[in-house]
Amino acid sequence: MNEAQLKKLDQTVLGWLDTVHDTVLKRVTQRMRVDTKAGHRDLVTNVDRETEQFYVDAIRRFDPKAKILGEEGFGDAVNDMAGRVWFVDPIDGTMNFVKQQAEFATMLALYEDGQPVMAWIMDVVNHDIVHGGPAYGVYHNDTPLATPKDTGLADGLIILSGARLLYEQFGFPEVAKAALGFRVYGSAGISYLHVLTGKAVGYASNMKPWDYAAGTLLGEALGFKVGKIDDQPMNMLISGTVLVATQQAYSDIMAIERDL
Ligand code: 2AM
Ligand code: CA
Ligand code: CA
Ligand code: CA
Repeated sequence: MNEAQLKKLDQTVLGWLDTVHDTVLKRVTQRMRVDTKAGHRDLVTNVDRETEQFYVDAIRRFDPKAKILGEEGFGDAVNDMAGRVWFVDPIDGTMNFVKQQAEFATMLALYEDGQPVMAWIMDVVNHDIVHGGPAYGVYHNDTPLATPKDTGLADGLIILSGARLLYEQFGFPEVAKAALGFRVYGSAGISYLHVLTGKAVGYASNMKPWDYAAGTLLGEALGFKVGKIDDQPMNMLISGTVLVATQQAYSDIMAIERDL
């Protein structure tokens, strides 16, 4: 895609995010339907479903040939990365959405033949958006973001999955102890926003493709290191424990992993 096409794509999706911001904030004041999926902590609401349906309709109009991988299943069964593939996480941090009506995000990412094109992460309540891609640059709202200072783990905040930390998996307690401080936000999107805007040196969690697609694309475009903590190759269609961090924090964390 050339510069003009990327600009049009960005403007179009930012328009969708405006709609989602307005609609979702209106919906939280109304009665919500909350269902469970895999277990009693795995929530989905009518707003998750309606928002995904909105994105799927919008993507189909704008990019009819593309495949869509959405968390709530309104998209397509995507088995490979050929052609254009959109990743959609309509409400990321549904537990926060239900319990706090805050600290949740919405995320979209577009890849073409497995290559990153553009992604968007919005803190919905604050209409705070990080968006862009490798050929376009990465923006925090209207401000271009620069490659972050290469701060190490001992000098920064690390953001971790609460469950992995609590159940002492993948060396998360050791990583938390080695950091200047640690945070648990309950939303991958909100966590990525903190890393991408330089407020934390890294984020690690067990995630599904729609949880990490946008953060991986934006992180790599900005010069962060992204990988699976278990050293498995990044395959955009499978779950895994994904780490995004400054180059220094990444090697600090992987050194801890090796010593376990
Ligand atoms: P979600 O709200 O879109 O489901 C904390 O729960 C973070 O991990 C959220 O970003 C959440 O995304 C994600 N997550 C991934 N898999 C999950 C699962 N099985 N149950 C709950 N949250 C999950
Ligand atoms: Ca979910
Ligand atoms: Ca999610
Ligand atoms: Ca979700």
